[in-house]
Parts: sequence; structure tokens; C-alpha cells
Amino acid sequence: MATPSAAAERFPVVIVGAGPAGLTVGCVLRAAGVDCLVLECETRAFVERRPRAGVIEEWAVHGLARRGLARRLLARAQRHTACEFRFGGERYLFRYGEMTDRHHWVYPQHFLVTDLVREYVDVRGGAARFGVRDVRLHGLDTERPSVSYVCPDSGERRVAECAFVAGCDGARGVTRDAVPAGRTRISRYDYGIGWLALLAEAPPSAECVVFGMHPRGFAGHMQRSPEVTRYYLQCPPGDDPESWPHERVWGELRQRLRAADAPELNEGRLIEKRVLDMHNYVVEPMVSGRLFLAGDAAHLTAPIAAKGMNLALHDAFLLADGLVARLTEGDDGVLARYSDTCLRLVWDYQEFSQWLSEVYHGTASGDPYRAATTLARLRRLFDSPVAAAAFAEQYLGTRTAV
Ligand code: RFL
Repeated sequence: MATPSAAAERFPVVIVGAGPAGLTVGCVLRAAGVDCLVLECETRAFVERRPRAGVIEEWAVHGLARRGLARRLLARAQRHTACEFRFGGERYLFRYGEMTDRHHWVYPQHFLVTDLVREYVDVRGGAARFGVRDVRLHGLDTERPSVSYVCPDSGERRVAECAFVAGCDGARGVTRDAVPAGRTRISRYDYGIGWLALLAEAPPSAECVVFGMHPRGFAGHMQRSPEVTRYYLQCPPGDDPESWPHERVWGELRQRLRAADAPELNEGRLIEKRVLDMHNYVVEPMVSGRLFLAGDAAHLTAPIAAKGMNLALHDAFLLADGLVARLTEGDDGVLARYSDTCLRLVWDYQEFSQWLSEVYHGTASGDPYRAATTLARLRRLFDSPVAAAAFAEQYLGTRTAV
């Protein structure tokens, strides 16, 4: 049992979690002169190396740039203007850049987290405690909530008093569970499929993102950097990554991504191999008392449509702007609308994820009816300009404004 320490510290805002959401909130608060404390259960070195997302939407990069947070990203990220679908042994290039004059950015999530930690701690002088244990929230329905945690070095329990708590601790965090029972509704959706998520020490094997729809299951190819490529293989949920040795992985990738005139895959050592069970959830409302949830703590979208980090940034921009307005001008308007505004986009992206999931997985469902309707959806993308424009809008998130 940790010993409580004597004096409580005081910050206007305590942020739990140093992922894209928490760090973005912290950076914006610091730029506005609002003090805050970031509490993170992992070490700084760990969060700066944890590979995850890569695809960032254009509006999100504009949002980061407007807040002075995209300098390194804009210097290093790749600009993507097309994706490729492979089905029936053929390749179909979807040139959304030509169609819309818009693009995606590809920048590994841990690069962005590294940039944000540096900006928050080293440039904007934000307080952060890494490696903390057993974070607990107290008094969320009062005007003076607090967050306590166990300090990794001393083993002492420390207390940070505040006016607001930002719950940015991801899908496995503790802040969501601090909401009293019955205050929020959690809607869940389980796709009933798994993805073997792989990182290969190999250059990309195509110039853009590739989606392979194959009777053996979906396969995906996504560049991360000139040296590292992310691949996905559909597998049973709960499958053991150890049952996927090197030869089996590359054999399946070659089969599922095979198409006329497609270049051979560049094979390389697999540096990450984990099974993700595809499921989503949404917490409504995203606020309880003085606790504001943001990012994966509030909603999870399986990486099917590459939306999770984008949604986390959308929440973070709104939450940070709302906290700044409240704490510097006494204006409650943005915070009052926070949950409703975020949830509109969250549900829009959830719906697109479901639609896209059927496109990816229908072919391998074993059900000839679903396989045929999947093919009809895919063909429509290439023979109906209206269907193509609708897909591009959702894939790029071009209606999103921050
Ligand atoms: P994060 O990034 O999970 O950060 C939460 C932080 O909180 C810490 N934490 C705690 N700290 C203190 N006390 C506790 N009790 C704590 N519990 C947890 C954690 O250590 C962590 O540092 O949440 P955030 O900020 O909401 O960001 C969400 C994104 O990370 C997530 O949505 C994306 O990674 C999803 N995702 C993708 N999103 C995209 O927009 N585009 C993509 O291309 C994309 N690809 C992906 C993805 C997620 C993937 N995985 C691993 C599920 C690809 C993959 C494989």
C-alpha cells in the first residue's frame, strides 16, 4: 500500500495519458499560459517508440500546424494521393488526389508523440510525470476534483488538485471507469474478426496503401517509412501470433495481395506481430462532472478505416480550446458543446468503418451473397463518379473542420 505524501500540488488541469490526445491538449494549454500536469503510466522512452497509427488526415495536420505542432511532421511526412484495391486478381488504383485535390499524410504515430512530448515538456515547459502507477480520480462532481497517483521512485501516493480532468488514457485506461454507474452509455460493436498487425523491416512494396480483398481473407499494405512497412492479415479473433511464423506470414501476404502486374513483395524481418480483435465502442456523453474524456478513452474505432488517431486529435483540439476559453475568459460555451460536437464526428467515422469493413471482409465471409455484394460495392467505386466522390469524402475526412 502506497503512503500518502503530505502536500497536494495544484494545477488548473490534470491530463491522464501522454498519447496524441493528452499531449495535444497539454501543448495547447501551455501555449495559452494555462498550467497543467500530464500523468503517464509508461516511460517517456516507451511512448516515443510505441508504433501504432500512420495515416493522418489533412484537416488534422492543419489543426496541428495552426497550433504550432506540425513543423517536424510537415518536414518529414509523406503525402499520399491514391490507394489501390486488389480483387479478382486485378489492381484498381483509386486516385483520390486527382479527384478532390486533397491528400492524406503518412507519419508514424510515435514520431508525432515524440514531437509532442518534446514540444510540451522541453519547449513549452509543461509538467509531466512518466511511469506513474495506480492513478485514481476523486471528487469529479465537485468544483475541486483531484487526481492521485503513486510516484515510481518514492512509492509515495501524491495528489494533484485541479479544476478539470482530461481523461486521455486510451482504451485500457482508468478514467472512463471513474464515471459513476448509469451516467454514461457505452455502445459496443464486435466485428467478430481479427487482424494480425505486422511491422516489417522492409521497404514498401507499392507506392500507396494497398487493400487486398481475397477469399482467404483481407490483407493490407501501408508504408510507414522508407525502411518499415505495416501489413495486416485478417485472422480469427484471439488467434495466437506465434502461430504465424515468418514463412506463413509472407506466404499469405503474397497470395492475398497477388494481382496481374503487381510487383513482388519486399520481404523483411517482422519486428511487430500482434493480433487485434476488431471491435468498437462509444461512450456517451464524453463528459461526467469535471471529467472530460478524449480519444480512445471515449471511443474506439478498430484500425479498419485508420480513423482513431484522427478522432483523438479532433477531440483534443476542441477540449483544449474549451478549457482555454473557460479558464482564461470564463466562457463555458465550447466545453458545454464538447461532447455533442465530438460525437457527431465519432459516429460518422464509426459508420464509415462499418461500411469499409464489409468491403474488406465480405469476400472471405464464406457467404456467396455477401461476397457478391462486396464485389458490387467495389466495382461501383470504379464505375460511378458519384460513388467514388462519396468514398473519397469519407476516406479523406474532407467534411471535418476544426
Ligand atoms: P493512446 O495513444 O492510447 O494514449 C493513451 C496514453 O495513456 C496512457 N495510459 C495511462 N496513463 C496513466 N494512467 C493510466 N492508468 C493509463 N492507462 C493508459 C497510455 O500508456 C498512453 O500513453 O490514446 P489517444 O491519445 O486517445 O490516441 C488514440 C490513438 O493512439 C489510436 O486511436 C490510434 O493508434 C488508432 N490507429 C490509427 N489511427 C489513425 O487515425 N490512423 C491510423 O493509421 C491508425 N492505425 C491504429 C492504427 C491503432 C493500431 N493499434 C495498435 C490498435 C494501427 C494500429 C495497429
